Amino acid sequence: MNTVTKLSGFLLGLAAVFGAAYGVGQLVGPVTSSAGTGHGSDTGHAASDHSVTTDAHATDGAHLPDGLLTSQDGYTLTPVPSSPEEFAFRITGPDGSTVTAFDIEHEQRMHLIVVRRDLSGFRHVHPQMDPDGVWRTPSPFEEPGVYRVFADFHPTGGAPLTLGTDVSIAGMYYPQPLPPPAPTSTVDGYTVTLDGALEPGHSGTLTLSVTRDGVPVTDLEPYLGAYGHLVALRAGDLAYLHVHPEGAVGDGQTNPGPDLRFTIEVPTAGTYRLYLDFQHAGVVRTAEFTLMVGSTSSGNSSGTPSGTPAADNTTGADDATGADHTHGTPAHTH
Ligand SMILES: [Cu+2]
Repeated sequence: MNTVTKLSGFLLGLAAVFGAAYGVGQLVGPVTSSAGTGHGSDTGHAASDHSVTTDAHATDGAHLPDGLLTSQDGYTLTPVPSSPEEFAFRITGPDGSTVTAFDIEHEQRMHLIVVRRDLSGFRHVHPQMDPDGVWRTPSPFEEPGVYRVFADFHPTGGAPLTLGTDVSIAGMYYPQPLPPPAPTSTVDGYTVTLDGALEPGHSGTLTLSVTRDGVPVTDLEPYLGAYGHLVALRAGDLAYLHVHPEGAVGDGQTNPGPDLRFTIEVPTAGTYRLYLDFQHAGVVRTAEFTLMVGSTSSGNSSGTPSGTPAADNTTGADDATGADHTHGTPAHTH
């Protein structure tokens, strides 16, 4: 067999191999390492990424919703023994010492959100810090039961954090059923209507419209730097969702009501409880909603928000000092 034949035979074989390899490539698609997808290149943290990375992150809390951890990034929330009339706590830092330097966020260095594990008894208070770093506030616990306390703060030199811890209050505990979803919530003569569609694993926008005696309220007052402050908690584990008011007081385009728009990141399907603080006529009030997102165990996939015709909870109405105020469905119905 002469050289030319041998050479053309060899080239034919080579073409066949490359052809086969190209064919396989088309079938399989681009090759990536699972680790890469999870972190380096991820943008939206799509569920698939999470399934790859969640385990790794869940242990260090990187992608867990806020409020589930007592300790994160070296910072730890610890209640401090005090009298029953008061609640005290400290934040310790990565070096173990008590943190005393905090940046101001939403007009305060420390936001303390308190709720009973049945999602009643909501309080949003602003403790005062002693020079030694111990934070103190009049007791925010209205009834016996197990409470979740969230400390929402920004340690100077660190990243903003929301840590959570349980606090048990002795006494006869009458857990309250979560009010069913309803499109409106009333408080002290105000009616708040909630609108917007949310999807698990995505952030979405909710619009809350405030009316009084049927008339839209167009002169809401700034509270913590915005015309409304929304806290959202996941039923079951009380995950604390990130909520951002759209627009800001004095930005020339955000009106003082009646509509308040919030961007909210919903990590999963489930039942959520929303607490809207708004200030009007010198008083801070809270409207509460139950929200079902995605397909829930009861099989009704709503995705649309719904509120609760809350009983009159004007007990939650306080003067507009921006200081503490009481909220939540009145627990004394038992
Ligand atoms: Cu606050």
